[in-house]
Amino acid sequence: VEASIPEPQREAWTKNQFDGFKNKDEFEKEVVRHVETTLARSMFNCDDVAAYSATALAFRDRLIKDWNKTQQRQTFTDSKRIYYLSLEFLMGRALDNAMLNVKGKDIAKSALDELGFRIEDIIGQENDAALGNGGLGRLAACFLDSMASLNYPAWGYGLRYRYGIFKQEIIDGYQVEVPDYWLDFNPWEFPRHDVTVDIQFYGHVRKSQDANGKTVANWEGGETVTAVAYDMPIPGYDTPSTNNLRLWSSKAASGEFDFQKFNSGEYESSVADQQRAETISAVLYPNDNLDRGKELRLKQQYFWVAASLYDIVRRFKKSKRAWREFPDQVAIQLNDTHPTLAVVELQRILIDKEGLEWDEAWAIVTATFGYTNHTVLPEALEKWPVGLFQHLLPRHLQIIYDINLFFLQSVEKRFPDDRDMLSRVSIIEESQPKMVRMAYLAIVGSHKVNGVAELHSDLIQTTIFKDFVKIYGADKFTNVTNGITPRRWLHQANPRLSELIASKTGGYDYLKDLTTLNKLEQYVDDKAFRKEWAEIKYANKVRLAKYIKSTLDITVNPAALFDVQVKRIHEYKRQQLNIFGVIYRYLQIKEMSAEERKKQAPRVSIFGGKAAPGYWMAKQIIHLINNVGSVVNKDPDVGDLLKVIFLEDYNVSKAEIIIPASDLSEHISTAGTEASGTSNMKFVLNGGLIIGTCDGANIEITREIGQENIFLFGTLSEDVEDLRHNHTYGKHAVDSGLQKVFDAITSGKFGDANDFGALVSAVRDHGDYYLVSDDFQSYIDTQKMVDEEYKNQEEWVSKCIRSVARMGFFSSDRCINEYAEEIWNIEPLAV
Ligand code: 475
Repeated sequence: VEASIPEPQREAWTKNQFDGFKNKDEFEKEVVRHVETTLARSMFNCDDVAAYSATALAFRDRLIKDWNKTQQRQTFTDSKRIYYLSLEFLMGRALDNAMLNVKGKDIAKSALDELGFRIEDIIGQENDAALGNGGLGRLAACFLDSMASLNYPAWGYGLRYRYGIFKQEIIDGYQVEVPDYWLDFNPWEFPRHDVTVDIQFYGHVRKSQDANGKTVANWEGGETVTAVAYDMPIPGYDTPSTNNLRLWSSKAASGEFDFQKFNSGEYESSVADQQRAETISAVLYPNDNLDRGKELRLKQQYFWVAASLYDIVRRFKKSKRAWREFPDQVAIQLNDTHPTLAVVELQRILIDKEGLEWDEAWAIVTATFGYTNHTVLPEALEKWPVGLFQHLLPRHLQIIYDINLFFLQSVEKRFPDDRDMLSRVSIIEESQPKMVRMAYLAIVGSHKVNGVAELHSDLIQTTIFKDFVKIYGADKFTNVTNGITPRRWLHQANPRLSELIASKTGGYDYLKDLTTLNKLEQYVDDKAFRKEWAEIKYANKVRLAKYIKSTLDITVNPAALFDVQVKRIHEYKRQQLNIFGVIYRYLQIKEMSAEERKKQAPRVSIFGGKAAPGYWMAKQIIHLINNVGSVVNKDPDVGDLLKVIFLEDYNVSKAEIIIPASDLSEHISTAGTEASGTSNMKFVLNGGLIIGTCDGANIEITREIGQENIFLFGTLSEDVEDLRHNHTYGKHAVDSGLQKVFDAITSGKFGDANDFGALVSAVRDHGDYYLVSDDFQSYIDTQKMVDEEYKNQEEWVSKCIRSVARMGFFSSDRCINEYAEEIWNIEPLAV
């Protein structure tokens, strides 16, 4: 390719290449240039926002050089790429991450200092890229970091929402949602106005004969919307590899049609068309672990999937390879069922557009896709009414029917006497109305299906997907336990701890091989080391205490035990169990004598998390937490012994402050409901202990760090069903300790009792589906053990150090390597 450029031109290009900055002076020059030209400002009106913008632009320039090289190299070597399709990428802030990954933070710090700015203030100017709800979206972001850091040729594909997850305000104890208009100024994206794809909806299917007399389906008519690509560079840590995250934005197709309308005076309807088109990528659905089946959501899914596949196929066709080689060049991972239409779309492209036979096409499709399941909650499993499909995507419905027909024929052959099996595994649920079961479609269309922690992978194979294990054999199903990137979740969030670890493990190489942390174990008995360790934790707690003071005007004692539960609010995650436990503690303190109170270990109970706007029960939980806080925090009998804090608007950048400051974090879902959890890993990696149930990745964390270093309690997953069964048949008395809590709530101690009636009766009268009462006693007992153990600080710190030393397994690098080997069959590309 290079040879096609004549020598003199090539020379002109090469000698003028932008080299990025190599030292402080060059960086300063870049910043000043961006302030003065790109932003049209000067030293006289350069505020923190402008300084942030210029700094970000300087780093962006730097990233895009490496990005270009990485992409060129991937194209020249014609290497296999992995495409990660996710409706959510919860990236958080990019500047600090970019500075650390390219090892430019020290330069930036001293340059900004000279220019009159503090780097922390500058970093704090950036809006979070909050294009996700919770665990699933943040996992996608950690995966992008690991794929780039490990030099895998990888692209992420998603939607460029104009509004990410809403901002949460707490007003009078209630959650209020405020739109998140984050794009106001986003220096990290490159609009590619030349990379567009026209996407079709609605219309009808016409069959015709081609030249050879073969019947072909043509999908015609309907609405067309244009997808425009926006690229974000994803830098790897300590490597030039810079991958791409491509997000699609929707706009009205600029056809003759609009133009005519506009000219003929139909101004209003032309504007309406525009708005309808832009609506597709306007907003992220704010539900975590819940499917609401809205038509616009299905439109988002198809819009994103069709644009991404068009892009992927276009790239493949440039290589001029035969179609059967497609899976040697392309691996596509489905992040939950949200992108499952990609299976159908690729089959459609191959048979309707490229003229392949069904079987040949289907073999390519199934060799290409892998499907990751993230939840077993029935209310989260996607199903779409057949009628909606018929209307929106008529050709896709036909193809789904054919996929189902061939699938059921093969099942019937293997299990001729099992009629029940056919209706159980059918992709079409014969309900009223009929529904398309997306998880089943994803399984049938993929060569591998994985869960995200061992227990979860076992559960999907023995419960919701049991029949499919019989049909396909156990080899199609696998586990890949989740992981987190140590770059953001230790090095960036907890720089002092990272530095201390580096000083003992032989430098920052541990960030590339997290198992190196095991070297810390030899320092567990080193008093000086323990002291430094404890000082860092204390400093992190002071920082959080200041944050609490500045946002809520509540003073908390940094020497108290910080007990943290931050995650989306959901009944299955059981924040209600936590707050009931807090109330129980409060009632006990109230009953104590002054002498007894002196022996108590002081605690700060910290909550944070958003409730889906339509999830009334979750909003009641937030309300109760806030009301308990306002009673407890000003009760003079309690003083420092207990404070209850609800931190507003929990997000990625706040997690980076909260997690390093935790002594104890809560991961207390009803056993069998939390697929993995990933914040559990973050908390332990930052030197905090865990109280948790035997659920998700808690089990594997216990295996790695040792059961003496974790506070486990509660019902085991294999016993959950029996207990629930008993509840429904009446054998169910509320735990006596919990009853006291309920009495306090219903007496109006925490505000109008009616407000919390539903929370109480969910447990007392409606079957206690999440086993709050069953687990209450063992939760309280275990919290008592925590109090006791926290009094012995030397031992506590030793446990923290040992745990961190044993956390190497939970790096998302390990996780990505497993995907690469077991599912994607892809190699890193040497740099
Ligand atoms: C699990 N989100 C965590 C994490 O694997 C796990 C579902 C439907 C619609 C919208 N959002 C969703 C999820 O299912 C989700 O976030 N699942 C989470 O995935 C990563 O660690 O246990 O709850």
